[in-house]
Amino acid sequence: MDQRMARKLQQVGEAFHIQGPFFSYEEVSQGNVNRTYKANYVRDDGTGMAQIKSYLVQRVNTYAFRNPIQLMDNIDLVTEYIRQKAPEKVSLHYHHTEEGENRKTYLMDEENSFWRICNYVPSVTFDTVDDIHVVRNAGAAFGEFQMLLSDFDASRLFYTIPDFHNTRKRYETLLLDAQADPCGRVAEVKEELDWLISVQEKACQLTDMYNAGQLPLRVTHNDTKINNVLFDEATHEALVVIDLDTVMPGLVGHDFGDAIRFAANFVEEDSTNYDKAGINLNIFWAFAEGFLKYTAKTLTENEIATLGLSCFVLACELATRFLDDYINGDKYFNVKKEKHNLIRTRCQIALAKDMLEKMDAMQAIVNECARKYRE
Ligand code: GN1
Ligand code: MG
Repeated sequence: MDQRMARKLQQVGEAFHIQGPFFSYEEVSQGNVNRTYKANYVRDDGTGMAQIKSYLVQRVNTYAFRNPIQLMDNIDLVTEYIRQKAPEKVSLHYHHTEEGENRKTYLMDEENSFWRICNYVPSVTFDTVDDIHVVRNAGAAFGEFQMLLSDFDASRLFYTIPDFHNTRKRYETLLLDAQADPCGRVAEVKEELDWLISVQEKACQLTDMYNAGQLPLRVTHNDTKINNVLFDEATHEALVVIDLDTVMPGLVGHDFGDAIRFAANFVEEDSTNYDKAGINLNIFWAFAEGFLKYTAKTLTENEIATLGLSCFVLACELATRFLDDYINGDKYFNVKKEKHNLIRTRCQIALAKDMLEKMDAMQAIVNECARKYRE
């Protein structure tokens, strides 16, 4: 245990009035943007017995999230809304440093680091899954999340990252940065850049349809990786959806497509086994089944007709983001190995290529699930 980090987490805990002595922490390897720690405390349970209580402490990446205070306001609004609407469900709850008028769900420390604390939910998460039951539950969890927020007034939400899923803008940024070539890395990535440009029109189809008024705006999660769902350790039932940093107005395809490109890939997001990358239709079907069970009745024809396409769109969009970050010198995503962002780019491209071949099958599965749950 790094003592400096332990002291830091202890100080953060004090600011949030967490009771009982802090005794240890573990870094949780969750997410590519924020840093997450599980901080462990021991306290008297009221009857003289020692009880261990853990919290999730996060340092928000303020390079990615330029308006962390508004981001916390969003999260507070959404978590409290869900808690009131579905009190029986396991929920996230963010602690406060101050109550009343100055209610604050964050701490900005002397080094300008931005901290927050929420309840720790004993659970398991999955980075890869081949258990159909788990995948279906994950689909249902994200579908239900969207339904729980279907009557939430989206105008109350701040755009934490403007144009987050604006694929056209993502391409524009990539092309500008490739022109500037600040780290001299563009020559090395010519093949990836050329391929992404060759599919640009298809990849931007959701953005274009939205701009043409053909797809409605909803409140979406916008980061629906399967490891953002907590599951019960024993039953593998989905407990709660986490990582609400990007809850914003968005398109249903953003949530569906992002989930599929992550969960239904044969390999992990940063695998160098590019030949093996591709879409597992069994996983696809299970996720679609769970997701559409909750959403099918409210989706429009256009939304349903573009769910297959949305997976390709999200894979390409993320490939442009990884490649852009590589070109810029790895400033946005946490990198843990040499050329990490380039590896991620290549893996998303390999996946997107396979999706092109399986697009009709994917859409047929979506149509079948939609038919079933619309009756
Ligand atoms: C980031 O931090 P994490 O892992 O939840 C990113 C997502 C990407 C994902 C790729 C705010 O999510 O958009 O799909 O990495 N989140 C943000 O792994 O940029
Ligand atoms: Mg995230």
